[in-house]
Amino acid sequence: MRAAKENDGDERGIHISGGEGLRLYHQIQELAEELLQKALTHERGKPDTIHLSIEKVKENPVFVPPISIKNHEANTVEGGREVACQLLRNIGISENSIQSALQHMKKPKSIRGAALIDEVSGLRLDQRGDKGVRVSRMDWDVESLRFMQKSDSSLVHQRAIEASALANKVAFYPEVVAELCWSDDPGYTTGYVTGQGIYHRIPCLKESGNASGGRVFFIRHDVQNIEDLIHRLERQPVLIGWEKKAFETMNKRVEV
Ligand code: WAQ
Ligand code: MG
Repeated sequence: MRAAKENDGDERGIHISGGEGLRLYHQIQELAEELLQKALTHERGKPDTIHLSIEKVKENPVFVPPISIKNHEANTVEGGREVACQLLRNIGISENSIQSALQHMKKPKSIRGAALIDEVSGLRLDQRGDKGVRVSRMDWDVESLRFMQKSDSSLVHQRAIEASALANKVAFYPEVVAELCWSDDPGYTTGYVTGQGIYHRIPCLKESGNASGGRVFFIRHDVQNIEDLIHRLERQPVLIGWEKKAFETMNKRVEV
């Protein structure tokens, strides 16, 4: 789903909200209703256009076991951003690349997708401009999500569930070294950094009331075929969790 507001001189309009999912046939109506409600009641405003696209997926989804979640503390935007920058430095992202990502995130015009930038030079690698790369065809496997929720209270909020599904899909690709994200919704100030197998939740990444935000994927410097990576980010079906058989074995182990 994507919802936008008309804007003179820009045929794509202003991004209001978007959403994606990967469900079985009998769950499509429920998902469509969830997405429509999101589009119609979004705090960024009332959309002039809503596009809802539903497509049968022909390949089997890949199961991607979730990365772990770590909650950080911060009381000021300066403090929150410093936590994020320090995490990115520890992961090995260059100072140039971190600064370039921050510039992207601060832009007043929100884009509906992510910017892919080189982990060393900080140069933008995708050619998508104001559109960005929209990661799609991912969702939590329902039973695996329930299992994770037993040990992590942050996974009860719809927003954290959606954001972590995306972050897990992105982190699955070895070409992506790290991700930085905070919302473009004015009221939501918690964001995250992922890298080295951890989803780091960080509060206070922007002032409340600020409508800029976005996503940056830091890409390995030696990646040759960026279009192939973009294709997988956009098109490969991914379920976050464990395939039923592996999941049952794991559940048994936990119950013992
Ligand atoms: N693919 C690529 N980029 C996306 C996608 C997508 N599917 N969805 C959103 N973006 C980009 C786009 O530039 C948006 O403007 C920006 O991210 C923010 O999207 O643990 O809610 O949906 O509590 O507003 C993170 C913390 C919340 C969650 C992030 O982002 C938590 C959030 P939003
Ligand atoms: Mg948003």
